[in-house]
Amino acid sequence: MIWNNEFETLPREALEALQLKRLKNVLERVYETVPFYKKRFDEAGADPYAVRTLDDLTNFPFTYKTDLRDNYPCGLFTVPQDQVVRLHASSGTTGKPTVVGYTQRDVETWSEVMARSLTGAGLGKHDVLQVAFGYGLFTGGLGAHYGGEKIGASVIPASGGNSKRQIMLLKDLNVTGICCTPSYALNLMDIAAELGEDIRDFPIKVGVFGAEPWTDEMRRTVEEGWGIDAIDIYGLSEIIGPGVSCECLEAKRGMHINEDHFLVEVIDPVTGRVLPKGEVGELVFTTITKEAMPLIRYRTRDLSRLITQPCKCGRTFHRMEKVMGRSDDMLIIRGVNVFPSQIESVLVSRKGVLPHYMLIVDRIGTLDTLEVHVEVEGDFFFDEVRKLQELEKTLEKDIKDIIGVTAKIKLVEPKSIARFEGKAQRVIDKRK
Ligand code: DLL
Repeated sequence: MIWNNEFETLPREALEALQLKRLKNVLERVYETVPFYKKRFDEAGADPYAVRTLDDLTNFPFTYKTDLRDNYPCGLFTVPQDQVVRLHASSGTTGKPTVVGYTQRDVETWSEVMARSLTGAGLGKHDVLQVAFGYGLFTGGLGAHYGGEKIGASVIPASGGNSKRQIMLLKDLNVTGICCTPSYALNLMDIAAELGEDIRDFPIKVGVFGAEPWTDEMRRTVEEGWGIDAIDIYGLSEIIGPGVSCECLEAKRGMHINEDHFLVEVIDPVTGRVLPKGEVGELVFTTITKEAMPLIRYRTRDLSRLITQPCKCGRTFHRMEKVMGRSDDMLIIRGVNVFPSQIESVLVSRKGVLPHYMLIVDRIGTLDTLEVHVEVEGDFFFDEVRKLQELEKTLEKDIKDIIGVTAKIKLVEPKSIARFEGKAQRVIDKRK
């Protein structure tokens, strides 16, 4: 299903003409109103008035998360405060958070892209949508909420946590769609079982999950466990929040980027060079309609690749493959680059292994070590020791063969690894 046929199915030529018009407008606007951009553009010799094609964007400098911090809290805003109707902030791991602002029109744009995402996931006005993303400074809750209301669904602002109540709401209010992180979806599955409920019997038909990396193997686990379709949604607060891109129910393969609002480039994270379409690299976004805080060539650190082939759903927007992870989350273990999502793929494909794991990285002397703690099904854990040891060896071999890194596997009993209500934390790096 398509929410906005006027834009989501625009022929590429018309879309690109629209993008160019909007791009010129935003480049001129930030140059005239934000001293940071004026200085950066001038230093790079990038003239916003000389832009003729979309490719000219590559002449402009990147914007980094540190630029938001350096201009904390609102130094990158293009409008006076009386036009800002909402502020969100993302918690930085250290120091000050990054603050983002929205005008009334930005909130409208955000609701629009979320309405498109939820419609693409098969939801509509007859649905009951439980929003179990956190409400607050995090953009997940309110983003899904506004989108849900826009499509006319009955929205339940459950927020994250209070899991037993979530299960009760799901059942008693005949919820047909849920939004939360994929790790919270796993968590809720277990809680339902503990309460003696078979979540597969609930009327729910679709989950729209995001805010953290998750693999197709994890998708299968969630889909089977809940008896639903699991859709991936992507976004970041700096660009707008959730709704930058989302999968469609028809293909469930790659997230359609709302390209009438966000331009995407994929670059080599080391050289900054724009990569040919289809190669894996860092996603860089330029917002072309945002009013309060547009961002030009924003370096997300998220690694993915673009899919430019037409999609069977009829949308003309290009898609981005599931995010492998953030370049900052990449572990370098004895010289080998490893993403937690690669380990997840290997673990979750083996029978008896549960999708709850933790990676513990350490350095002993000069050697990096990787230990993977992963839960196995109860029957399995309490079965023969020999079978457990065999599975440990099998997983160690899989990881070595597929990823090329040596890991020590430790199988642990169910429910011994931390559960999450928001974004999962799956790595403890003791080297830091
Ligand atoms: O996580 C916004 C969001 C809310 C997206 C709900 C989807 C659903 P931030 O807290 O600013 O915003 O974190 C943004 O989360 O740069 C990615 O690294 C990661 N991320 C978000 N969605 C996905 C996804 C929200 N579907 C950061 N797959 C991004 C993988 C994701 N990573």
